[in-house]
Order: sequence, then structure tokens, then C-alpha cells
Amino acid sequence: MNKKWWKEAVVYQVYPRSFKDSNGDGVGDLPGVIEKLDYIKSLGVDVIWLCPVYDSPNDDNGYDIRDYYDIMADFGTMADFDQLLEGIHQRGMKLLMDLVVNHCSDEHKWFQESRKSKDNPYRDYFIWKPGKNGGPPNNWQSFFSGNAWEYDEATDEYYLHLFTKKQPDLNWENPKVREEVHKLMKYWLDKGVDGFRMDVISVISKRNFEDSPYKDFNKTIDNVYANGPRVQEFLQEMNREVLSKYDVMTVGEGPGINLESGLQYVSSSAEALNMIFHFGHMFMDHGPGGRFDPKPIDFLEFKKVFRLWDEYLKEEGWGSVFLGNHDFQRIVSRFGDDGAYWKESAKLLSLLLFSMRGTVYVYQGDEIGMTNVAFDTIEEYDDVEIKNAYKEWKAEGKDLDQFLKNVHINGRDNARTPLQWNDAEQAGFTSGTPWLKVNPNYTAINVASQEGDENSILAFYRRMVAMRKEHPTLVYGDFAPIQEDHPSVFAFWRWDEEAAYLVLLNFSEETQEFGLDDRFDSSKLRIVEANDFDFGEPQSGKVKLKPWQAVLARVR
Ligand code: ISL
Repeated sequence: MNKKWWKEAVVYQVYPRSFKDSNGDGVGDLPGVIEKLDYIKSLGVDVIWLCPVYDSPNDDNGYDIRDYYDIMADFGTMADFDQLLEGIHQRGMKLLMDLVVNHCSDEHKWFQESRKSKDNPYRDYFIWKPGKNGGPPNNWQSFFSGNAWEYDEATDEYYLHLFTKKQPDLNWENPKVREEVHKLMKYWLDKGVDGFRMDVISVISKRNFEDSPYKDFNKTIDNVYANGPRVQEFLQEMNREVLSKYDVMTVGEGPGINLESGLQYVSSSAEALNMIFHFGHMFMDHGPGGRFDPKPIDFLEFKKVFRLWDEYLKEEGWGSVFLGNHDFQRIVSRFGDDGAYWKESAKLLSLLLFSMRGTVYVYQGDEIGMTNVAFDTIEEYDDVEIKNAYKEWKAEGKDLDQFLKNVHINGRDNARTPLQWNDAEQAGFTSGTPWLKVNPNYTAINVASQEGDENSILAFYRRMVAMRKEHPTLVYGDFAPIQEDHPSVFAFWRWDEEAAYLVLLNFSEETQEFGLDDRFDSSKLRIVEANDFDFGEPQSGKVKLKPWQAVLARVR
């Protein structure tokens, strides 16, 4: 196995808007992150992935960039950024920046120019088309509701925006656009950043502009938007021109990246990216109507996704292991039990993350078991995806109470409420009024109350990070499921020449008797980590798992 620092790294994702506010304006900021660097370091992680901090009018919380060479005023200044980067490096950590180049803001000077006239030198930086039969050029839907084309009176044409209308898609067919992207990447790499997480990189190459034949939006993503004909070529060019000149890590994000297309991004022969975020397990509870049409997670399918991706990437690529981020629900509410078994299930999910093959990503707040939130009114929400979908439901006369219920389950703001630092007012996040309300459970769930408590979720995450470093087999070793059709237990083993481990995760609130075949003599298993060490009397051929019990045992 070809060893690399980024394969062994544990990444901690910071959503700066919600992390720590230093000046009382209610918005998290860079000095806030600086203030908490020792906390991040104390987790034992190696890399911080910082969500976008570039100048932005914040239509989509920084994923709409107005100036790639400047810092968002809400977050601070370039001097703050430089200090942050230095602080990260001083502590022996690395910084992964978010690179958002499928689109920029409509307030970016490129777009301001582009919309002026058809012969403007920036016209082809974006995707403009004449309308068809008095309407938009085709039937494409935006990820954030409505048609993906916006009419612009000045030139009587439409521009493409796969996300909000304030996020026009850049035209990657234009070599000048690609040069601009390379240039801005170099600017940040020369400053010393250690890599990029590439936002929706799967959709940069547009296929053609024919109507989508699918009613199911997920199918449109997979077959119409994602993995276009030139995506690999564009990334190879980026690798040649920029990435290969630095020792950096890259992870491409992508709706629509699947078990047929993934390797073109990450195989060693592709010479494109190091890793990808696929969404096999993340879109599982999205019905045909997308996120606000939730359906239950099929546990057997959930397990299968991990196995299939491990198999797919093991020879030629490298995986990234994550269960949540700023776009999805809180992991304990989604995959665990945020009620009676909150603590046990949060630890179980942590054990799952840290015992899979691939680079591990932890989203801020998951290390203390933060949960989903359920606000009573639409006004309390901020996310543009939620707001746009609400307007659409309203215009269509659909049931708005149901909509709010769906938001409680699946809305992105679940993961964006401020980080709960302590039980003081506003959870210690801000001395002002937070931009998004604090989850009311902050008095019970917060960092301060878990510090110093050996039994806490926080302590468990710290142990997991350390454990992973002590047992490299968990990073590089082989993976195979055990009894994959078991309806409640996720069981697998990991091994190489050095060692072998067994992982047993009871995803249910019932005690499970789990039979073990001859490969695993239960009387000889040595427990390395567990959320509950009380494992019952060893019995030959089987183990008894308590509700939500999670065990990592050494086999040899
Ligand atoms: O959450 C989704 C929609 O329901 C996903 O499809 C998500 O939009 C997609 O994974 C892309 O996410 C990334 O790009 C978006 C931005 O809003 C997200 O925050 C970002 O992670 C547009 O830049």
C-alpha cells in the first residue's frame, strides 16, 4: 500500500459562520477560529477543512464568491487569515481550503461584465443561451428549486445556474476560465494552504443542453449534470498546471459521483484528485422529490454502500469516510438515536468512522454529539435551499406544515446552528444575537460539560483519533463485512500482515446475539475500544451486544 500523509490524516471541518464569534456581531469569524485552535488541536486531528471564507454576498453562505482574492468582511481580514494559517501550521496541522469554481457570485466582476453585452470579453466566462418558445432554453431544474436558467433583460438571453440565481455557472469550456481558476489556486497555495476541497467538481463539464428526460431529480443529477465528458481532462490539466507542483491534498465533492464514474477522479492513473466525497449514503433518505421528500434509510443498503465503495477504490483509489457535513442532518439524529441512546449511538458512529478504510472527516459539533433542531416557523431558518423550496411549496399550494416537518428531518440548517461551547447564553458562541438560533439543547450538550469527563462523547472522539494513529491497520488494512444481511448489526473486519480487528456495531435498541464463525474465537478477542466495555461473559461462537453497543476488538 502506497503510504501518504493525507491517507492517514484526520480532518476536522469548520463551518466558520457557526464556529465562534469573536466580536459580538452574531457571525462566527476567523479570530473566533484562531481562539479555538488549541481546542481543535486537542482533538488530535491533522487537518482543518475551512468552508469558504472568501468575499461573498452570502446568498449561499459563502458558496457564492465575489472575490477569490479577498476575505469576507463578516469573517475578518486577510491579516486574520494569515494569522490563522500560521497558527494552524505552528500547531503542526494543515489547512484545506474550499474551492468553489463551478460557479461564482453574480456580483463577481466577471459576471458583472459578462451580462453587459454579447460581445463583452467576459461573455463566455458564463453559459448564456437564447430562450426557447418564449421560455428558458431547457427544462433543467436548479438544485435549489425552480428552473436553472435566469433571464437577463440586458441581452435578452438566459444564463445557467445549477444552484441559486446568484450563483451563475462558470463556462469551463473557455480556456480563460480555467486559467483564472489555476491562477487563484496558485495564489492560495503560494500563501501556504495545504490543499482544497473542491465544491461540486462533478458538474463542471456540461454534457449538452438537451432537456432532462427524468422526473426524479436524483436521476437528472446522475445522468445529465454530473460526470460530463471533459471533467477528467479539466482536472488532469489542473493537476498538471497547479497541483503537481505542491505537496497538497485534494478531495472533490460531488453529487452524481458513482461506482462507475468515481475512478476517473481518483485513480492513480487518472492523475486528477486524491479523494472524492461520494454521496451513496447521503442521498439515501431523499425521495424522488429530493431532500424535502424524505424517506427512511434502508440499513442494509447503508452497509452495502460502504462495502461497495471500499471494493471499488481499494486497488486504484482512496476513500474518504464521513457521515455528515454542513449540507446534511446531524449524524446522531440521522443515523443514530438522539433520544434514549444519544451518547451510546454518537460513540458508535464515531467508532464506525474511525475503523473504516479511508481518510476520516469529522464535522464540527459531531464530536460532542450535537443534534438536529426543529424551529417552529420558516422565518427562523436561514438556508437558501430551505427558503426557495418553501416558496415553491407555497406557490404550488402544498401542505406547509408538512414542509416544516420535512425541514426538521432533512434541512441543512440542522448542521448549521452555532457550535455549543458552554451553557452560558447563546451557548458561548456569541455575546450578540446569533445569525441562526442556537439549538435549545445547548445547556445539556456543550463542549465545557464534556471536557474532563472521561465518559463523554468528546473524550471518546479524542480516543478514537489517537487509536487510529496507534493502529495503522485501520487506515490501510483490508475490509470485509460479516453477515452483511443482518438487519441490525453492522459488523466487519480489518486486517493486514500485522494485525486483524473485528468491529461490531449494534444499530438498534435491542440486545443482539451475534454469531461469530471460526475466524473469530470470541474468548480470545481483546477489546481495544468500545462505547461500553461490559461485553458479557465470552461465549464460544457468539457475542451479546447491548443496545447501540459498539466494539472494536483485536483478533490477532
Ligand atoms: O445538499 C444538497 C442539495 O440538496 C446537495 O446536493 C448539495 O447542494 C451538493 O452536495 C453541493 O453542495 C455544495 O455546493 C453547494 C453549496 O450550497 C453546498 O453548501 C456545498 O457543500 C453550492 O455551492
